[in-house]
Amino acid sequence: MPQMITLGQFIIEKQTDFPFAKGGFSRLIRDLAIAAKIVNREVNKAGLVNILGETGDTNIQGEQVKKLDVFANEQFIAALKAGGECCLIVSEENDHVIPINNSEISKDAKYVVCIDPLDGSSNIDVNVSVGTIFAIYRRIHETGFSTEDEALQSGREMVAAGYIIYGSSTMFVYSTGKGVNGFTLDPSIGEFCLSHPQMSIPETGKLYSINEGNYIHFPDGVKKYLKYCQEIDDATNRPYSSRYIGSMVADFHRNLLKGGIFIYPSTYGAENGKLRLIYECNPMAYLIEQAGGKASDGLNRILDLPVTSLHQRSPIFIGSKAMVEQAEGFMAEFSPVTPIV
Ligand code: AHM
Ligand code: MG
Repeated sequence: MPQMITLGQFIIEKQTDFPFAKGGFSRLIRDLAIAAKIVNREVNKAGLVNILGETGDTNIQGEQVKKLDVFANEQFIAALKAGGECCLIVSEENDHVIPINNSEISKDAKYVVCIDPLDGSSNIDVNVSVGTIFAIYRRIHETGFSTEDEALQSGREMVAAGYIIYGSSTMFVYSTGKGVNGFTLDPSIGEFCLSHPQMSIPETGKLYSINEGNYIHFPDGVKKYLKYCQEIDDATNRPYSSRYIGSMVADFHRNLLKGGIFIYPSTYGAENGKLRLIYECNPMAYLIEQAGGKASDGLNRILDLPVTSLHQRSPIFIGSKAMVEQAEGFMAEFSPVTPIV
């Protein structure tokens, strides 16, 4: 049996690949992995414990019941604070940035982490896969208390991104700009072990993932592309199959392995779609490009979009390169207006 490589071993081996390698980045990934294991433990027993209730509920011991997404948020923030390598956090769960380089341990912290601690959390109550998404940036300022401008960096400045999928098995998938590697949690030893080295997305695929319940509100370019997906054409393997979980991480992960496209477009009344640029679209765009795929807002590369506010949204078309380009062709022809950013 080949020797198993743990995430910790892999990070140390790859440290020299990282342009600013001094060990701090490795510790940061380790901190995220520690929080991921704790969240994984709670996700696994979610049906057994009072973690599904609304925030504000009281359990039988008279303690406050926390929703799992709040719990996940607390775990990631606590791990990043304790690790000392992160100066600033942006989280889907918090309106404002969370500067954390105000302690002795983190006064020299060099990294900004933008995170969606529990994406797809509406699926948790029904035992369907959920995930964590993160993007990592170098801080802009050399010294001082971290400020919001450090979180508003272009996606092009990202130095690493990743996700954790809490599914039938739990995986930690990340990239530092030299390909994408996936690690599966071995519960018997409590370690993420390299299971998917150098992941790459097929050039094209047979799967399209979109909430078709919103069809009536889609731009014409999306409607025409969906018709294209559903037409019969043996040469291009159509009709494609529709697969939509409603957990971006799970939909993305499946399409990454099998080939496919995930779309969350603008809709009538929500011109910028639903998903957030900083901690959902940008990290996934970084990962898909590293895996040989493509991510666009329908007209423009996601990683090139101007970042103007913490929780700004963007439409997203992400997945196999040929499929995203095909969809972009329909958008350019039938919905050629750049979404507002
Ligand atoms: P969340 O961050 O509040 O969980 O919302 C993001 C999720 C994505 O995981 C998923 O792709 C999308 O919302 C599903 O939205 P919809 O139910 O509109 O299809
Ligand atoms: Mg989310």
